[in-house]
Amino acid sequence: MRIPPLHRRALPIAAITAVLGGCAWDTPMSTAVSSTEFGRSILSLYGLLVWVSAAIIAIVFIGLAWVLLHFRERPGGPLPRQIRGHTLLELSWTIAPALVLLIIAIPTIQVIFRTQGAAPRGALEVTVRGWQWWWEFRYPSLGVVTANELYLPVGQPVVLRLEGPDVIHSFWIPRLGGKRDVVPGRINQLTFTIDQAGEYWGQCAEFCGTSHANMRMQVIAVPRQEFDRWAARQKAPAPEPAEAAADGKAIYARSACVGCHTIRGVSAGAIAPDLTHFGSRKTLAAGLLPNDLENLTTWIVDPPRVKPGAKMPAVGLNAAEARAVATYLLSLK
Ligand code: HEC
Ligand SMILES: [Cu+2]
Repeated sequence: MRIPPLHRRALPIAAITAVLGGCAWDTPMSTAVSSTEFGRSILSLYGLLVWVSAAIIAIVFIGLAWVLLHFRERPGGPLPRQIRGHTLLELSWTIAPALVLLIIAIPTIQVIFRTQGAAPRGALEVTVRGWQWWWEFRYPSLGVVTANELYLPVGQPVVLRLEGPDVIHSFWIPRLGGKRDVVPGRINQLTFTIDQAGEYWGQCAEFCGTSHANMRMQVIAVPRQEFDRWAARQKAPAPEPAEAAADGKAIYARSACVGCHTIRGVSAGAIAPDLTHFGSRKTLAAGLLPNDLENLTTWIVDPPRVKPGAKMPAVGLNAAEARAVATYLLSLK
């Protein structure tokens, strides 16, 4: 066999290295590591499926290799014995797959029931609404509304009620468990308890239009007391702006912004992210950009240029006005 010259082998090797270089176990959106019992029960089922399939593949390939070698044609050999039907073989290859399906079905059904059960008493309820292309989080028991960053307490069961005002989305935080569709006109439910503080990235997992890929979110899981402090701050009315931000508030209040956005005590729009405590968010436009003055000013001047298809139009503010509004919004901690 002629071995190809190095440069011809280098290309596939480089390609494989590049692809495998992206593989890691413990990444921000890993599906192989879970911080909830809910996620781990799905993972254990997945593990079972992988091992059962691996065993079947091994048996089939070993059998195939044996048949190929053992019954291959040999020069001058006689015509092989001709066989019609084999009751035992046929029975066994009917019963064996049925057994395999049974082995897979029993734990699958158990996990389905376990992960679809009613929410435990004392669960924190959050209504999750998927919008093109951002996430709204409402805490009915706290009177708090936020967007794109979902604060949850560690160690307390939470029940997410998923609903959507526009098209079908899918709520997916890989490290917290399976994805679930967000379907207009019906309420789906997801129940889990997070057992480790941390930030968990998620992403809409059902193609929903132009900026589907820019529909990210983050769960920020914090200890109980920190969650209570966060909730108390969010419940408070929007702070009154200091000197520099007061102009921005005036511009906001007389612009089209008020028709879409809520800032409690200032405006009451209901089709866009609640901005009452927008300054406390780390990211802007569903995880697209860090939330700072530069990015926010650019966003307010022309949102669809920052995020293709964004449902917030450019409302005609110049850069200075946008900067003033951005200063005001960032003061809303
Ligand atoms: C026609 C309705 C509409 C108007 C008018 C509007 N917005 Fe928006 N705004 C939206 C929508 C929808 C989003 C979500 C965009 C996305 O992330 O895809 C948004 C997002 C934002 C965000 C980011 C929120 C977040 O949590 O990431 C800010 C800040 C914002 N708008 C400020 C303003 C300001 C300031 C004005 C007025 C100058 C304004 N908006 C006018 C609909 C509107
Ligand atoms: Cu979506």
